[in-house]
Amino acid sequence: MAIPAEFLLSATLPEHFPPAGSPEIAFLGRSNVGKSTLLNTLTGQRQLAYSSSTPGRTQSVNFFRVDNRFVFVDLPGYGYAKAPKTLADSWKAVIEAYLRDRAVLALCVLLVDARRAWMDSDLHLKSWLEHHRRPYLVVATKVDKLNQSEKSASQKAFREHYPVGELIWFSSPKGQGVKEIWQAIWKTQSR
Ligand SMILES: Nc1nc2c(ncn2[C@@H]2O[C@H](COP(=O)(O)OP(=O)(O)OP(=O)(O)O)[C@@H](O)[C@H]2O)c(=O)[nH]1
Ligand SMILES: [Mg+2]
Repeated sequence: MAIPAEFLLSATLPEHFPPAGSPEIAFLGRSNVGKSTLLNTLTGQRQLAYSSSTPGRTQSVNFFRVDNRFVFVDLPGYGYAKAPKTLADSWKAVIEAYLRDRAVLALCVLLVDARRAWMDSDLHLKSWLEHHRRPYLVVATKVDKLNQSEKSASQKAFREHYPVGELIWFSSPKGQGVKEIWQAIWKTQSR
């Protein structure tokens, strides 16, 4: 079922962020992990956010109004080796400005590729969120690419650095995890 959603704006500088209004849900993770795809899957709108097999597709902070209740924020991926250093630094600055200062930010959804589990850049971001006391949950993506024993190994690897927090297994082609992620989003409104 599709949920009403529309693109609001795309910002490369904090000055261009929209005025703070509805609670915001931010999608974070390495380049190519599946952030834009997750946004499309959650809304049931395949073309809402631009997804691509080329890493580094989303290069600005994209705001979407969802269900007239939330704003979803698709952040540029980090850890994209081919990005020029100056560009990578400016992305980092804009992401950090958003995460540090945005008062309406209700939840960060940290996406990690289930096949690799934590990489240094993910752990760095996770510590940063904890330090800044930003509520977050972890979504393991592309689970459809794992067999059962690989999934067990992946789960163990996730739990080594994230023993008790919410961990949701997600597969876009199978629609797995969609309900759980929406539940976590709605829960932010009952706190
Ligand atoms: N098999 C499978 N492929 C997926 C899944 N989620 C995303 N993909 C694929 O992974 C690739 C990258 O997806 P995107 O959603 O564009 O990734 P992103 O995190 O937005 O990437 P950047 O914008 O570069 O940061 C695309 O080819 C998607 O089709 C999934 O759950 N399963
Ligand atoms: Mg993207």
